[in-house]
Amino acid sequence: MGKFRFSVGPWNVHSGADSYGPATRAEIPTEEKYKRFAEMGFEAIQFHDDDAVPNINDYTEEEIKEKARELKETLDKYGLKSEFVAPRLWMDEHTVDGGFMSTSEEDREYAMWRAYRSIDIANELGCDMVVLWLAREGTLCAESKSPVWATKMLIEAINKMLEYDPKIRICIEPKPNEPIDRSICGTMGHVMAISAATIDPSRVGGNLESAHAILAGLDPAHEIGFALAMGKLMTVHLNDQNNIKYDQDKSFGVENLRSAFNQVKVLKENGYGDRGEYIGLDVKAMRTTKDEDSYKHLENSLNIFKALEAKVDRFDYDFQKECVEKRDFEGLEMYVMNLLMGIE
Ligand code: XLS
Ligand code: MG
Repeated sequence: MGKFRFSVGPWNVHSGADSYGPATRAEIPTEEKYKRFAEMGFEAIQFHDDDAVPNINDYTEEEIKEKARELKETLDKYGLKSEFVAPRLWMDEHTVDGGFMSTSEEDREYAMWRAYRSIDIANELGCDMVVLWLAREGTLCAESKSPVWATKMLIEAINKMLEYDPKIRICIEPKPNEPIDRSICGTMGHVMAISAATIDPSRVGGNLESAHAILAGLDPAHEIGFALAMGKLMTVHLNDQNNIKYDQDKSFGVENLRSAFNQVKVLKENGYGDRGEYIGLDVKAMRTTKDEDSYKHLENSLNIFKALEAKVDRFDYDFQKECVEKRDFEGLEMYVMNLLMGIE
């Protein structure tokens, strides 16, 4: 127990603004967040390209690398590593209608510029992974874009990234919808198909976010299992979600405890982490949270993960085998319930 290493992004501590209302908490300076993350036991930070280099559009390629080197010094100070860099394409005026699949050639070129800069930043920060959360890649109006063309555009963009840097790994974080209506890459199955269609499938894998799987009507534990079976689970974004509605990024396990247990179980049974993978927690505080509790959702998620890991360690595989042989799934299910409820 306790071998897992955890990572987090600066966006996971935020001021509470949403689409319907303004901030409810003060902004916390990013360096303060890094310091606190390190104190909490996180070992690596996840970045959007413009978390690493704010106002990225204002700088030359060399200046961007220089800024990334400065960030690396700050992280070194707190003993933190970088896990990945993700181009934040959904925020920019150049990517209103998507980036890699925009119907505007100029916007597609801009999206590639951001992807290349993300690779440069990753190299400076000493990590080898770019995450693609394809927020606006898909359609709002179904007839506005051919899904065939859009899928091919994504494969082409990933191939260009693979060619730009022979070591970089591309990790797609699937999500079926929101903010787009119909996304192009909605589940781990889509990610695996895209991977297989690229020029180097060994460098293209997935980041399973629990909430995104739930939004697709799937069990995150099975999505994790599917990607693990393919040898392509590059990272995870563990969190939780109350059913199929807006993306909630709730603390890990607070809505679907049994599935959270099974996510930890499948990761543990399959040696996740042995190749340097991190447990990423992509959780957000509820809007009503007060300033002094700005990190509570992260503490809770860490504690819930560790408590579930202890439950996995106690899981009675002999009893499980017995139940399966007798086809006593009611017995097995009750055993799991008792384990989770602390009745043993
Ligand atoms: C949003 C995504 C985002 C990515 C990183 O839903 O989860 O946080 O993980 O770009
Ligand atoms: Mg995420």
